[in-house]
Amino acid sequence: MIIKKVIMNHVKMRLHEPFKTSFGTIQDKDFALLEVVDENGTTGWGESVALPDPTYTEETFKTSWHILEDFLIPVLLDKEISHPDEVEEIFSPIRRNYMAKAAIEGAVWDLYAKRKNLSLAAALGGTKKKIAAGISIGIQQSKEELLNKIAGYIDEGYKRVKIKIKPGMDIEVIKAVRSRFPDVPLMADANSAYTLEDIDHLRKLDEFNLLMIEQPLGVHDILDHAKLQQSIKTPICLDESIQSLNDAKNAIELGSCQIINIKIGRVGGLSPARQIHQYCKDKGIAVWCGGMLEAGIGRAFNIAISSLENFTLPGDTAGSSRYWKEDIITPEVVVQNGYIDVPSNIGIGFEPDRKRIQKYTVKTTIYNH
Ligand code: OSB
Ligand code: MG
Repeated sequence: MIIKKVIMNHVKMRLHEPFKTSFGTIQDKDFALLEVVDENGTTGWGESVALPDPTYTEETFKTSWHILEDFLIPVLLDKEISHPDEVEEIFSPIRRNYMAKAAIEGAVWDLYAKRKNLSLAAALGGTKKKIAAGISIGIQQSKEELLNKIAGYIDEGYKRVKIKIKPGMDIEVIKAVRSRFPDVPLMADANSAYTLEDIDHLRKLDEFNLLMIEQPLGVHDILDHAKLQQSIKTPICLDESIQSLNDAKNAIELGSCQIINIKIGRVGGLSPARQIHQYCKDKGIAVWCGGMLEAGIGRAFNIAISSLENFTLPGDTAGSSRYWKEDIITPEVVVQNGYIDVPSNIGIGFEPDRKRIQKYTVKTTIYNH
């Protein structure tokens, strides 16, 4: 296949409610929605996942746009590509910028699957027909609000609850959640809010039977995570620290984690995500799919990758209505009895809703040679 044209839309959508983590609050999601067009006029879709601020990783919506426009799209246009796995190699002279790379690599995967008449899940080697849905809840104003939110999501059927913690809003909050919901599969995400100095404090989490603690320490604290894991029972799951297969190898070899959160954007695309999934499977490390408050296209990619065998734990992929008044795909993503169906239609398996996309698009640029 040859990419002859790329259409990039700057889309702006507002979350129902602000999402608060230890690193900041987000309510407006700006993203690049990409449409790649091949020599036959077949299209593939992709969505950038970087946040407005460089607080989760160093990338932002604007850096993604810049890297896509000035570097990635120019090297991809008019290249003969036989498989999307080749995109990683084509992009290799351009360092990091994984979320920007993933946005267009995903579009190439969607295009490839359509050309092969396969669902994206099938093209990736996914076998699951449905995936278990988990919910990630931001930091709330009060414990009562948090407990009510959790009760609502459990009623909706979500299979696992993740809450965000930070120093000063951790043990007490988890204690309250556990006493109201003694058996709910529960985990906490610190988004790097602690250091190894907090080791005695973090050990107190062991009594709450958490599925895991996600990214307690800094992005580069790979050795410190290993030390922490040796002295706490709660399994550590790494998120921010894993930006490549190499990072996964180092973390597993050092014993820095027992579980890995794979985010397609954070690792540079579906091909690297699939490689990390395979490596973890071989090493007996469970993985699950993280989220970046995606709109419909990004959400569809998360569903497809989660259909791979070793995504054994419920992820952060929730229904469209948890985030948006209306999503940009039809049908929207729905959770039924705690599961999301993996679509069997070709490509990402959801139809982009052009009317709604237009409604939320603030700028469109077309690239061709
Ligand atoms: O750390 O997993 C995270 C959202 C934005 C940035 C980082 C994270 C998150 C989430 C939300 O936890 C997951 C989702 O519902 O998409
Ligand atoms: Mg996280």
